[in-house]
Amino acid sequence: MFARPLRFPSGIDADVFLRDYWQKRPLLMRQALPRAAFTVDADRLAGLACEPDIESRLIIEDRTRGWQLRHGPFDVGDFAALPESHWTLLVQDVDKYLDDVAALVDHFDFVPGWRIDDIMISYASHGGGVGPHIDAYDVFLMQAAGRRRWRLSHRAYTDADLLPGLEQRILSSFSVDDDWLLGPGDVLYLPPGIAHWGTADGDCMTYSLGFRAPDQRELAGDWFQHVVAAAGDARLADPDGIPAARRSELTPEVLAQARELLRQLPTPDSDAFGDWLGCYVTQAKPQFEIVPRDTAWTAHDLDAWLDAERPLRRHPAARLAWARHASDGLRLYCHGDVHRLPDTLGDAVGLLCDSRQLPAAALRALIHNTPGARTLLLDLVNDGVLEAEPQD
Ligand SMILES: [Mn+2]
Repeated sequence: MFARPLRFPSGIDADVFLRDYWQKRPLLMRQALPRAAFTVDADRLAGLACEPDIESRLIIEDRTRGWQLRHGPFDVGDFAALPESHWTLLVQDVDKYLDDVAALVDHFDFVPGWRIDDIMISYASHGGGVGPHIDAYDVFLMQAAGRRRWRLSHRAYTDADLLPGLEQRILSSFSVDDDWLLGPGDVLYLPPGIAHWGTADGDCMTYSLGFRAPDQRELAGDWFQHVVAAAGDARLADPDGIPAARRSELTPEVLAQARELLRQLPTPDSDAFGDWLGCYVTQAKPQFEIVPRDTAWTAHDLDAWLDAERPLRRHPAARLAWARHASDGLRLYCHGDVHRLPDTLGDAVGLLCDSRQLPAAALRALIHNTPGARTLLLDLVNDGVLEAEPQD
């Protein structure tokens, strides 16, 4: 709604990016974001890394002891004891804690929203970095302050190329194909699988917008759990009249019966599959569960809020996606839950999934024009997915 798109290099727009670069090849975008978009300084980041609920790491490259990895929370003493150079502090999910960082995601409103994982912020002293490595996910690396040198390698690497005995996956060798120095406002897009190596050139800060994508093993793990949950206690029974002479034989009848019991369970071709996938991809990490409002709103409360020109906003951790099922209508997937909705709510669902901030006027128009929109909004407010912005 308040999209401030990334400034692409000339000749490239969102459609060209998605066609030619997204999930395919790296793209360096000079001056793609205004400096004002980056609001977190080193002290504020260090403060977050001291919070027990926030995931943070310190990576120190020590000339004698090699790579040191430590997990937060940290305290003032930890930071005071750091060497002069060659260390990096990384803090995950900063977008869930700071609204000004969540706002940065709006610059990327052209990539599939349900894939977005988090914004990680790293602060590095001169020479600091996490070593040459490969990620399984897409990432936009946004240079927020200072300069960072990014080296890319287009070679294929295997596990045999990793340094042994480390918790982090760091490549033991690296052949450089691209070598770029990024300054504030520069953005580097990397698809999955590209080896990269960032090192701070002086102290610097980098924001990484990371994506997620389940692999076959993860999909199977969750899907089969779903299948098991749908299973009942119907049991294999022996067919009538087994001859005593064949008592040890696993007969074709038993096999057929076992097959039939399993055939009755959901399959990836069933209608239930789409709903399972929608719930799966919108599930949050366990620390980001959303709790319902303490006191439920009535339709009157909602109308009064909007009539006073007060906006709603999506909970910073909420994950949403929608789908239109050929057989039976519209679905809103919301933080691992499914809402089955009439087709007429298509615009409402699109707006809710695409916007972080929901201005009162847009929501009033939605309620006015679309039967069922008020009830949907009310449900989402009471579930805690939409929040009434605190008034200051
Ligand atoms: Mn990386």
